[in-house]
Amino acid sequence: MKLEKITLYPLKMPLVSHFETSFGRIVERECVLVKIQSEGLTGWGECVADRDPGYSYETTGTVLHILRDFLLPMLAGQEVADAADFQRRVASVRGHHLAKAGLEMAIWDLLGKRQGKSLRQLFGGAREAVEVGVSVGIQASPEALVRVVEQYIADGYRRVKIKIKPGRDVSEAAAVRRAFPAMRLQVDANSAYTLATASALKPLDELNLLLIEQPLYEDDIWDHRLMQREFKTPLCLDESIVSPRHARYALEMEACRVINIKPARCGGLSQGLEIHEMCQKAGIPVWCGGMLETNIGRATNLALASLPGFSLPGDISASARYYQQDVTLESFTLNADSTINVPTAPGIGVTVDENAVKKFTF
Ligand code: OSB
Ligand code: MG
Repeated sequence: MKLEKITLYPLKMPLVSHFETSFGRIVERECVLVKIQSEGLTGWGECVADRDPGYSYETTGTVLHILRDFLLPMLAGQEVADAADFQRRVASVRGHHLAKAGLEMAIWDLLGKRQGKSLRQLFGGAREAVEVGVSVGIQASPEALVRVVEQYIADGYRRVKIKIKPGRDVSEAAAVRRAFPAMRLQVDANSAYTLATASALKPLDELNLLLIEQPLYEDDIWDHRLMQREFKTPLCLDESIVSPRHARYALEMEACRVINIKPARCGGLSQGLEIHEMCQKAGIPVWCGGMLETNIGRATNLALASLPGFSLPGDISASARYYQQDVTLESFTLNADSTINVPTAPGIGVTVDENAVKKFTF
């Protein structure tokens, strides 16, 4: 299909409530939407870099630079067959996976719309609804955290992840565990510890957590192996897994027992699909991470999480948990069994509200 016109929309969207992690506090979430017009159809994608290089070295600024100055000139006006063809064409650009992934997402949307198939159908996903949880930011105190978690449980979430950082870890996790003894609970450190400081996390081993996510540096798969040997609780890698190759390294090194698949971090949905397949063969459970996406990215995460290897609940919460107003006509709601329905319409399966896109473009 010929990619006739590619348009970029840098957005700034106010969150319903701020989100604090070990790398900082997000009040307004930035992202860059990609619109591709091709043979009478329109495809949409989302680049999930933020204003600051906290989670990743990529930012709104680098995404716009890499797209405008390198990726778009390679693709605009070209015939692109599918995601694999896209990946071959952009292989000469090192890194910048969040920028590439937004473009690949828009290509998947076009592929689905051309064939009249949803992304779930294109991926071969089995489930019509996927189990989800909620990711809760760092709060003012363990007591305040327990109250926020209580509210999410009242909303219907059956799995909770709490963000931790040095000094704000064991007491918070223990308080939540004491308040909710049987709840599925996990923690995420976003690379805030070293092998030496991670010994402070040892008491977490007694809290019956589902997993400990990304305690150590993002480029340090080896030290995660050394840490995993000391912990009963499964370690889960997020930031460290930037490609299917890195997933293989982590599995071969036994650096983790679970992988968080965020397709954007790995350069696109096609890369997420590859990691899912690899982990399924290896018997390693995976789950779908989130990046505070708009409903565009959320729709594609749901399609991916419908695949059988996604055996743990994803960080894919209802639309209302993120933004007062989103950029699609549809919104996602939580079912009574802590699941969200996977879109069924062709492509990404949601309709972009171009007025809302204009409103949030800066
Ligand atoms: O590490 O999983 C993370 C949000 C932004 C950046 C990194 C992370 C997160 C989340 C939010 O945990 C998950 C969501 O989108 O609900
Ligand atoms: Mg994470």
